[in-house]
Amino acid sequence: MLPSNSSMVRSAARLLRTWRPGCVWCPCRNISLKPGGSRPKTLPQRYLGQPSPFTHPHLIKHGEVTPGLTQTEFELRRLRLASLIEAQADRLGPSASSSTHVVVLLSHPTRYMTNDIPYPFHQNQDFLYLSGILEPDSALVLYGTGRPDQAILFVPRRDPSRELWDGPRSGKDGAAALTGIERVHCTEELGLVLKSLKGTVLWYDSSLPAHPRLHQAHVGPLLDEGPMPHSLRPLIHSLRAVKSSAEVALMQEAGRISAQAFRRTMAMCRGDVDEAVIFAKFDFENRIHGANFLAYPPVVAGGNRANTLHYINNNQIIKDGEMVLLDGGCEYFGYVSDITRTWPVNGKFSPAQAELYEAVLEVQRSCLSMCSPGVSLDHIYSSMLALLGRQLRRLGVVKASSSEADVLKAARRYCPHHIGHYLGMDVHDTPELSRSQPLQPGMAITIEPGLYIAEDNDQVPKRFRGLGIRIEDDVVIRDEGGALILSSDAPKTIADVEKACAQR
Ligand SMILES: [Mn+2]
Repeated sequence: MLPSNSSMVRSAARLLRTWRPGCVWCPCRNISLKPGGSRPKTLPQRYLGQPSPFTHPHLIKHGEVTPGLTQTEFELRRLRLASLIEAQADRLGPSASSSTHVVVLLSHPTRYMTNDIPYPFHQNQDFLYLSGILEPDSALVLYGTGRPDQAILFVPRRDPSRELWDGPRSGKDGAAALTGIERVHCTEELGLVLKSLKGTVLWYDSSLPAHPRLHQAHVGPLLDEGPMPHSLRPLIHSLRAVKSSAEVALMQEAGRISAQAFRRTMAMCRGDVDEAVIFAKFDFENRIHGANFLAYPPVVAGGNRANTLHYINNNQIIKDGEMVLLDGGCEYFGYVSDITRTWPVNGKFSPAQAELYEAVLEVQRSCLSMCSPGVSLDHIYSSMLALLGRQLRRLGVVKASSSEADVLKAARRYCPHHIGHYLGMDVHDTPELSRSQPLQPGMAITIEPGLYIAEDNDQVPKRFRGLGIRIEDDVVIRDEGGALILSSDAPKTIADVEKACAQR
């Protein structure tokens, strides 16, 4: 689809004539993909479409694209993806390794709450992971013969009439200087550049495109002509699953901020308390200590509502004597935490609450001790079921005479969710990755066993009815020294929780 405006058509036609893969029509002259290679111009001394070392020196250092992540790190990610594709190309047949491979990634669009009112913008994480660009309506293309290791970035054209309303845009020069990607075009040129790369092997996620409008206008025509593109998401997710030390540092900060928020939220609790107040306090404590925002709508569930796993109404009064289950986490420059604690709002566990809590805690500790390379999430999950079953039998929730199969069935009933999930840029990170895969050093996961006993369940001892408990920590797998627990500052033992509640 050609741009409608005639001067745009002219410039696009010129672009088509002059631009070829591997040719250096536009800003790039000598492409160096080696870290430390030649870098484009210095940062424009103005506001960009995202924090820059010039405008936000308190957030981001020179050489970084987003806080904590350098140009070199983003470049290495793109090179790793190129290597994965190169390895796959070998398997696609002899011609594939001599073909031009083209990778297309789209940003998210701005989404609107109503009319002209946008939701806070949230970037497509796969696109962000490879580009560092935080603006909507952008794209990244990687290409190369056998190995797509050359990058072209597409960002929205600078437009004073739009920038008056939406704020500054990075523009081509700003995006080039910030990311270190030397070839930068305006987004409207995406289709034309792609067209010029015809007859290639395409890597693109065409189902559920990240940006429906860009997909339709620029990538669609390519898809109509060529064979089915190869899916990109599993490759990017396999890269995203293993965190670098800079990513772990960001996740550590996200974990530390949210853990402190738990501590301070516990300290303000008393019976009776509105779930909305606990929500507001938790949100406040995360943001005031440096989080960008909460990573997801938190579950603030008092009493029996803890048995509704995705309860997010957060609008009831928690009575004195009841517990609250708070499942919350924050986003810190693209990386998230996801922590759950359950505590009595009056600051003192009742004997029944303590009994059930200790049972979950013991299982959680055992599962945490299993977090090491080679073990899978699925394996920890089956151990959790066995351990929970043993606890349920001990507590008299299942009969001592029950068969092993019945005990496991009860464990599944009273904990209907998995032991955890991968964690990173997303709360439920890298969903393309199977949970049966052995964990590797650098992978981050959650460990979150729970027991949920509905108040109307008359098959269990009365004292446990209406209690729902989950304890969730964030963990990074390490080669040695045991797993790194990112959420360890959040009070967890009964003694620590009661102490935190007493800090009024
Ligand atoms: Mn979780």
